[in-house]
Amino acid sequence: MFQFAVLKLTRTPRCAGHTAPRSLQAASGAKFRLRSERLRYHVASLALRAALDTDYEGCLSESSVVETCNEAPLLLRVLRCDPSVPRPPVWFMRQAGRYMSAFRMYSGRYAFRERAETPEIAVELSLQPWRAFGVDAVIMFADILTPLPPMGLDYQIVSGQGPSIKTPVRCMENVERVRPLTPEDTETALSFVGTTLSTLAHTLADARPRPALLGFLGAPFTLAAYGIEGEGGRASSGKQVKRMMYTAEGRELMHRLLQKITQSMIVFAAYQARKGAEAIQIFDSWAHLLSPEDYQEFSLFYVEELVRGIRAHGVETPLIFFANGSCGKLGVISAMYPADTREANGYRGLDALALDWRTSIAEARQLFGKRAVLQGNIDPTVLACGDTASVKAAIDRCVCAASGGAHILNVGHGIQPDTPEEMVALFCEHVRALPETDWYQQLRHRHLVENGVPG
Ligand code: 1CP
Repeated sequence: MFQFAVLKLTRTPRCAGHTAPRSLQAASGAKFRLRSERLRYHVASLALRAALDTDYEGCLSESSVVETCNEAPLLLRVLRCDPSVPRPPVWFMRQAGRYMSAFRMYSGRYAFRERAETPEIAVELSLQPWRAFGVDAVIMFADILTPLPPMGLDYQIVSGQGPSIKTPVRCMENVERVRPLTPEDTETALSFVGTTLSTLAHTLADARPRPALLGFLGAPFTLAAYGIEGEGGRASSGKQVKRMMYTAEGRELMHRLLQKITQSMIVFAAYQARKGAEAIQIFDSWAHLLSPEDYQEFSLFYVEELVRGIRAHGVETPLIFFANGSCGKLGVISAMYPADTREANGYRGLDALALDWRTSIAEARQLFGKRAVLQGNIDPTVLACGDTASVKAAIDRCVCAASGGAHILNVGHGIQPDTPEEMVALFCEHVRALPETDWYQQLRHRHLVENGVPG
């Protein structure tokens, strides 16, 4: 079908992953400044251009400074809590989306599932934000509902409305019909996900700086909520879910469904890791519907099961947990990030916590210290409605508030469709320029000293 041709041409962003050798940093001490390096890049997707009749162009990325760039993606270094990273990595939740004109050329032409389930298209859509903005992570193009059809929950995405499940789960009979995913299902009905991931891994292998490749899945509660409600977005108030949670027989049904989904997501996560996902984000997008007590019973219990199951499969891939509506629930969430999680008993739990924009990242840092990498959490409306000064100020504030531990810059929920692309570009440029500012160097120096790195 489509073929991609990557050409080296001319654009010049800073070298995102550029870091100096340790000895050089030590020699130049706190005043060490990263020099932004020039990269030359451009990509032409010839077959796509022909197919879509557009003058499509993008990036990446052969660098003149490959030997001075740390080969590991910046985002993965942060997930491993490498304190010497020159700046926080940046990516955006829902970074492939309607706010990009290159994306709209596809969404106007192909239905959602065709886009997500045709690897050539999914690969292209996954790469667009990286080409355009030089983000530090590429997230595979799919949806949290992608694994549901082989489980017997067929869905479609209704334009302008969001997901719609053909037969919502409302009674025990419906629950019994839900079929937990097997490894064979992933290799057959979901093989397009594997092809998309392995193609992306292959395509990105030689990129310098190389972005991390992210997979993702829905948290059990969020997927169950979609399954029960049958639709997403504004159309759904969560009433059906609550009806189930607050009746004796509904409760049993709900837990049975959650178990099946948890088992399925363990299989799906292991599949993604096998196919090249270097980190996996778990989206608990509907957790804001739950009180802290219900959250424990209906969501966190299953997230813990999920993480334990993933690790029991021998999957060491870093896991990022997006807890939407985490404000007021940080205490219970923090139990999932024990201090000794990485070393003790060979058990490794969650690595990072992605915060929604209503939650104070400073409070989270105080509570978690260095136990969790924090991700987030700028209000996405700042990018949609704000001026350049507000966007830059929001980034600086967020970086300061998250200091004292590892941090990944991101928005506190998905990018909105009316976000100007220039603002996303400005956001990334500003993050890349952080090492050139004195205040950020001071912050970084303190961080290096605290972590025993000579600075
Ligand atoms: O036709 C379209 O393009 C519709 C818009 C769209 C897109 C671009 C949907 C429908 N899904 C997606 C892709 C998608 N969904 C990605 C792609 C990778 C990327 O981030 O760039 C990802 C990670 C998701 C994850 C997803 N889907 C979440 C979790 C993130 C979040 O926003 O909380 C959720 C809740 C969904 C459900 C969903 N799918 C689509 C929409 C419009 C929604 C949300 C509707 C709702 O509010 O319930």
